[in-house]
Amino acid sequence: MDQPFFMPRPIGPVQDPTKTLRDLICSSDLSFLMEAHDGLSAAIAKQAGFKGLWASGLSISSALGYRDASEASWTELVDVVERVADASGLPILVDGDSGFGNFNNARLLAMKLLKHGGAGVCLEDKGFPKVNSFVGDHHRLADIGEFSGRLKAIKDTTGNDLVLVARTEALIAGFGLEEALKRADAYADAGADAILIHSRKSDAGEILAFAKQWQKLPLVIVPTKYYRTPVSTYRDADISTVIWANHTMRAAIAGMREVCSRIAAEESIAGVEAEVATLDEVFSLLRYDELALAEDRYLPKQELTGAPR
Ligand code: SPV
Ligand code: MG
Repeated sequence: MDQPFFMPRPIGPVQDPTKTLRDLICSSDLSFLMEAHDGLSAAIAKQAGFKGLWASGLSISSALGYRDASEASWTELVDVVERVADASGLPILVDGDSGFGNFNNARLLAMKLLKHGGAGVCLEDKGFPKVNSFVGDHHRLADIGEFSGRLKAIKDTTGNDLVLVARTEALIAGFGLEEALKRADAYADAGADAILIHSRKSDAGEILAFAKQWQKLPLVIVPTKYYRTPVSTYRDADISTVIWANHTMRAAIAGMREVCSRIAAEESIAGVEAEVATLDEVFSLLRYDELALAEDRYLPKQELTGAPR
């Protein structure tokens, strides 16, 4: 039977999100993943033309009013990922933090993410609870063997149905290039499909030094702090994927703060009307038009009340 086009469904459905994400991460072209932290930000990123999303732990925590310190539960994360998937239809690489515990928690998380719309999961080599990489100076790394066990457990559970990105925090924790390479090597052996190398420096020096020596798997980066580096540098360095990790969340903060303070000061919403999205934009982003089509199909004609549309 034909799928009725007005049924609730993802925008621009992706037939195989995992394959699409794998292709994005493994392609020789530089790919971009845009942060999303709820259905609305996901729909907006989709509308802007992004082909894949990063379900950011920092942004999701912030939107829920938590700190990015393992305060949001894994079930809350799964719920958000489902909304992001439904609202966008895009493949999603989910920030799985450190996996919410040991190998058992990590594989449970991965299995649930797969069931609820995740196309990939990224696990970082820290313990539980973790804290955001840009907060404080003491980031303790997990034991390499124990973390590799978490990766293996995910791979054994989800196989190739979920893209597995292993993230090393070696540079964040103040260890050098050698430690980062050693860890990436072990994580490749444990079954990772790609390596995310993270840095908190304001220039891309250490990332580029890593990229020069790393050939085994596609490389993913998050240039939040070294944002001045042009993307051509990443192309030249054969980096595979750039994650713009938190900009819809930070744009929302800036926009909401501006509007709230103006409304409070002006005791009126008239001044901000031209600055905020129209209601029609809201309705179109979330496909309200499909409701009317569904009504025509499913409601008996005598149930339709009110003035004709
Ligand atoms: C996130 O977006 O939650 C990340 C990237 O993990 S960072 O905040 O840079 O650690
Ligand atoms: Mg994170």
